[in-house]
This record gives sequence, structure tokens and C-alpha cells, in this order.
Amino acid sequence: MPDFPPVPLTLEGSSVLHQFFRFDWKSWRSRVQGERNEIAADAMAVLKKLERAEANAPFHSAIYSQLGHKGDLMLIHFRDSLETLNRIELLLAQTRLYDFLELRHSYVSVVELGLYESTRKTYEAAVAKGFEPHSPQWSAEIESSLARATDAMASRLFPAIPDAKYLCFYPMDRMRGEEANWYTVPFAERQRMMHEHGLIGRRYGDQVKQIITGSIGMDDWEWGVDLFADDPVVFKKLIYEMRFDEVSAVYALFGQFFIGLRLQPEKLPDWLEGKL
Ligand code: 76R
Repeated sequence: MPDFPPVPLTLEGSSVLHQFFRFDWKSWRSRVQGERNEIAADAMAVLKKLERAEANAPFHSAIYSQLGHKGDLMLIHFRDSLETLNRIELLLAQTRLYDFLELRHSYVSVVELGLYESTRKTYEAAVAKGFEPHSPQWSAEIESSLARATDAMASRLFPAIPDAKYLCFYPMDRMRGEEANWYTVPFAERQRMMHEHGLIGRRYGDQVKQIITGSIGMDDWEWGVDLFADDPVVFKKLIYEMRFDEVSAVYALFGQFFIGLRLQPEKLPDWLEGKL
């Protein structure tokens, strides 16, 4: 194995914000019906615009009615930059509905495609050409390989939000400790484990859509995992099976799990009156 940098090449796409809100039902119920209707209609219009630019455009934001005590509403936004995401936060804060929302949790990350397979080929090709790692020729070679991959992967780098009934989100780390440290494992070993991970994942390909976002340097965990499916039991089956996979069994640590049901903005006024 030639000597090359340990970090796999990655492609980055959409910037992503997850928001988890608690809804203040008590104060909502204290408002008269007419006022509630107005606030609901305003919020619905804002959320509809946020969901997609126009009818038939891909969804780039979505709302979910959240189960459990961690929150009541989840919003996810996929955009071209953190700046645009920040604008969305400010825009939402201007709505009257926001007075009833308490942001309990959030997650900032960027769509990431890890290229374990092609990294090795790209690095080996650069080594074979006699380029020193990080020399100008090396960097140019890597850049052009990444540019080709970015074009080929555009739809996965800037994904539309899948049209599934349920969303499961959780952050995770590759566990490291005295004995098991992902970041000291040789590249080829990590490549093998990621390959095996992909094989398990692909068996669930027709039942669940997964979007992996990277958050090193952006939020408290290393990755965010979004899973979209019509049957929530599939989340449990897939994640359970992956727990036995080496890369998860030895090198994964998980944060909190969040689960919700897709809510069309048109249904928000009903939801606010306790109807799903
Ligand atoms: O061979 C390939 O195509 C692999 C593509 C692939 C990568 C690079 C892939 C496939 N994943 C990748 C990266 Mn994944 N994934 C998770 C979790 O619960 C757990 O144990 C882990 C959480 C799930 C459920 C899942 C599902 N994946 C990653 C990374 C980045 C790691 C890195 O780069 O070091 C993480 C943290 C991660 C975690 N993965 C798939 C899936 C599924 C369902 C697939 C197949 C998707 C498909 O082919 O459509």
C-alpha cells in the first residue's frame, strides 16, 4: 500500500439545518379562535414557500410532527449555504407562530459523500505519476477527480427531500478510545469496513432513503443520519442489523434519536387544532 493521506476524499453538497421545536399549547389555547386562524394561515404560507420554490419543484424544506417528549415539530432545510440557512432561521423568527415555538434542539451539517473506493484509486494514480502528496501536481490531480465526481453525483449531493411518511434523524460519532480508534485504523481497513456497511445498507435501498451529512467542525457530533421511510419499523430493522456490522459495533457512538411524521404545510392549521 503506497503512503498517502489517511483522510478519505469527500464530496460536499447541500448545507443542512435540522430544527426541533416544542409547541406552547397552553398559551396557544389562551388565544381566541380568530387570532389562531390568522397566525396559522400566516405560518402555513411561510412554510409552503420554504418547502419548495414553486409547485413541482423538489422539496428543500419539510415539516414533521414529532413523537415523544423531545419536541412537537421538526423542520429540516437543505440549501446552498449556511448563510441561506441562517436567513431561514431569521425569517421563521419573524412569524407570529414563532412566539409559541421553543427551539429545543438543532443540528447543522452538510451533505457528505465519503469516497472510500475512489479515494484509493485517485491517490494510487497520483502516486503512480510520481506526484508527492500535497504537491501542486498532486492537488491538481485530486481536484480534477473531485470535480468529475461532483458532476456525476449532483443529485445525491443536492438531494430533494424524499417524499416518505416518516423521518428518523440522529447524530453519531465513530467511537474512539484507548482500544478502538477509527482515526488510527489504516485506510485499507476502513475502506473494507465501509464497503461492508454499504452492502448492508443497499439491501434496504428500496425501503429506506438515507442522507448522510458531515458535521465535523459544524456541530457536536461527526455525522448526522437522516432516514426516510413509509414504515418506521424499517428504521429499527436497518439500524439493528447495522449494530452488528463491524463499523458500527466497534466504531460508532450515537446521539439522541428523533422521529416524526411528515406534515404538509396545508395541514398545519388542523395540526394546531389538535388534528393530524
Ligand atoms: O458502497 C457504498 O455505496 C457505500 C455508500 C455509503 C457510504 C459512503 C453508505 C451507504 N453509507 C456511507 C457512509 Mn451509511 N449509514 C449510516 C447509518 O445506525 C448505524 O449503525 C449507522 C447509521 C445508517 C443507518 C446508514 C445507512 N454511513 C456513512 C457514514 C460516513 C462514515 C465515513 O465516511 O467514515 C456514516 C456515519 C454512515 C452511517 N448507508 C448506506 C446506509 C444505507 C441504507 C446505505 C445504502 C444506501 C444506498 O445504497 O441507497
